[in-house]
Amino acid sequence: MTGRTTRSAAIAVAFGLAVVTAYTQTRPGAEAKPLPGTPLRELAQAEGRRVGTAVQARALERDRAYGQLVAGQFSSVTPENEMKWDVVAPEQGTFEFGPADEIVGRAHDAGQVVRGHTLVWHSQTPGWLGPLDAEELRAAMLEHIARVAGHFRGRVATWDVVNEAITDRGRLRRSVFLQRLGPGYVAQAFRAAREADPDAKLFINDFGIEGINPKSDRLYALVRELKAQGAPVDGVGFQMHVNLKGVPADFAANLRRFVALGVEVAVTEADVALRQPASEGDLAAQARVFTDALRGCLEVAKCRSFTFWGFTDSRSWIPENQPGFGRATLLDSRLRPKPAYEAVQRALGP
Ligand code: 9MR
Repeated sequence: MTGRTTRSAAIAVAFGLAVVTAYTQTRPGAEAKPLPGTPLRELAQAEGRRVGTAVQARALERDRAYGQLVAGQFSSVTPENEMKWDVVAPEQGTFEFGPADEIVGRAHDAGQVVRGHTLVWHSQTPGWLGPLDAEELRAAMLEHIARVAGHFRGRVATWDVVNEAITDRGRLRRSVFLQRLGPGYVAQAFRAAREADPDAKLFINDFGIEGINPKSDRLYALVRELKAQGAPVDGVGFQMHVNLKGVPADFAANLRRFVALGVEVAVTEADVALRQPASEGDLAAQARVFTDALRGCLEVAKCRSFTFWGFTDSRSWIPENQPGFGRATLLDSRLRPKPAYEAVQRALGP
């Protein structure tokens, strides 16, 4: 068996599929229709940047055209769910890396970097964390970081070490981690991640922080505190889940104030949700919002990576999670380019 087929089998088991299903659905698969113009990853490379997408192991396994577009268009990938705590450790003490290994293996083959997502997050935690007391939870968090970042050591370029730690009103989120471990959990998580993989760039990641507002102000203060304490935070990820209200006008200025703290910045989860049914005008407006987001990042030298949260409307999280909204990505559900794709090409281009 090749490494690829071993990984295929692991995926199938992990998702409760018969192995045979994975094989029959993987091949033969339809080829991707080539997209017009220069691939995004080449345009980004010419600018000294990376362009990424969230990916799903199941889609890579089963949908050949999807895999071809991931490999051809992007120079960075982020597992959309496969590295989250409830997926890698559904039972206490057991670690399942099959789907994440599949993604990392393919990324290596395609000459891509991997953004690891995410080590400490209040959402998608396994049920077994519930009854743990403070000391048990601290030990579990440190072990989780050591095992997961250790497993991918040298193969994951950046980690979202702590995700979504701040509320919209600008307070530390009262997650299970804050409540039981106190605010020091953030610095502890970063130190543990550095120890597990000294070469990975360590990020704190959040949504709704694109503009200067109470939430980004609190994150700014937190990053400054972390740096002052010598906690190893290397970057801030701006998720950029937006809609036709657009990108805040002070986005680039906001990126710059974080950079002045001595960190990198990145756009980590960009999508632009449209109210359904969307008109042609909405698609054109969406293209402008993606352009604004990309331009804001390109204006800032330390914004070297721009990741879309998926690239096809058929596999986007938006319709399921934001009822009434959809069509939030660059390609339609049949993998054809939308105005947003061409706009991104133009914004990335010379
Ligand atoms: O896209 C992800 C979706 O498939 C999951 O069901 C969801 C679970 O919470 O998480 C989505 O990804 C989120 C990411 O991990 C963190 N930032 C917000 C993203 C969209 O909810």
